Amino acid sequence: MKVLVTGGAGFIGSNFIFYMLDKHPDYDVVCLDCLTYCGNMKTLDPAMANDHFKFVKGDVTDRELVFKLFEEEKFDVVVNFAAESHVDRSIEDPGVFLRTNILGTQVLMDASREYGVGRFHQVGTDEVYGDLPLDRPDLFFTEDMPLTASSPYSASKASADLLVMAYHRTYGLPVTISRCSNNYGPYQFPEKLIPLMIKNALADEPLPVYGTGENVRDWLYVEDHCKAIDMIIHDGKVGEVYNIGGHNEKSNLDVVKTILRQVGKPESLITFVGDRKGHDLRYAIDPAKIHAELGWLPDTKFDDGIRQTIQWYLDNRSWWEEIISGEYQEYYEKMYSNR
Ligand code: NAD
Ligand code: TDX
Repeated sequence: MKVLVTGGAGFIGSNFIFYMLDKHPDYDVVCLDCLTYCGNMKTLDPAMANDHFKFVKGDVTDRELVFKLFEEEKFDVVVNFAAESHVDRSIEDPGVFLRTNILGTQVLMDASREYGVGRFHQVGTDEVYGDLPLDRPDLFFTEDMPLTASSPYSASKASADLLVMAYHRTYGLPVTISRCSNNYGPYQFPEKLIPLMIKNALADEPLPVYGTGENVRDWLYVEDHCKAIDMIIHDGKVGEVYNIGGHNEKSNLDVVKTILRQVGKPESLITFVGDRKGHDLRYAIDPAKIHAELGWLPDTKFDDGIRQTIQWYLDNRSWWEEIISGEYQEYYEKMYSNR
């Protein structure tokens, strides 16, 4: 079996590559990634020595490059992680989100049709369901909910999902889609909540909590997500959508306080800053379908996962210290200085 993993130099894609090489040592895995600000070759170091792994630098919107790669490699399965993934950046500059997340998906599906790929799996997000109210803990996202969007990022991901379903119905492309909640774990870029707060706490810098900090996210340990995708590409039904989440709902303030407690820093570092525009209130996944059809359940509880994640950032300081030494400083200044 030969698997193409796009966006594999990023957070979830790299974890998925490690998971697949370990779980299926006889599979060949090719990573296609153009190495944007958050794609990092250092992350892929553990895979580079593996004879079953190959890295190709390239942009998923580059039709010629993508078609040539598909012609040469004859992939059985494509798992599309490649995306611009940060909501705050999409609010500042939506254009690249539409290009990569929608047009990139189109190019990959066109190539999948042309070269007879057996399964095209789209890595989606729960943000395409919009948000849930804070005072209705009985409500959860299910796969049959209508799509809506609060940010240019979620609009681009919802558009991609619609395109994937259209390619299935119109051309018979064998697709599956997964929509997961917020991931956390090793190798996440320190622009997202958890790694950003760990980094700031360790440096005794303010922890910038948007609005009141009451917004709720449903945290999924990245390895549990990888396990779910592996199950879907093998046993999931073509044309179906699967939600992935493990009932690990926490308010942002709770998450930040947990981090401070674990690294032994005071809550006085918490600083409330201006809210995100269009800020979604609550995400919460109903994972009943993937559990019933494929037997998936998450293995990692939030308390264990967050401990392991903090330990990983403590043990791998050079990985993130290198990232924050460059253009990241400008990003941080722009996003947080006048908030
Ligand atoms: P990430 O930003 O860490 O990584 C994205 C990767 O895609 C990077 O390596 C980047 O270089 C690559 N990439 C970007 N544009 C590309 C292009 N045009 N061509 C080739 N490669 C390109 O993202 P992530 O957090 O790992 O997310 C992966 C996928 O999972 C995304 O599709 C995202 O929408 C989805 N997702 C993420 C989360 C989360 O909590 N992180 C939750 C739900 C869904
Ligand atoms: O500095 C911050 N302060 C803060 O209060 C940051 C970076 C975030 N937040 C809040 C905003 C959100 O309520 O924390 C919450 C989580 O924020 P992000 O880490 O930016 O994630 P989110 O916006 O929830 O989106 C994530 O989950 C769905 C991923 O980035 C998406 O790629 C995924 O689709």
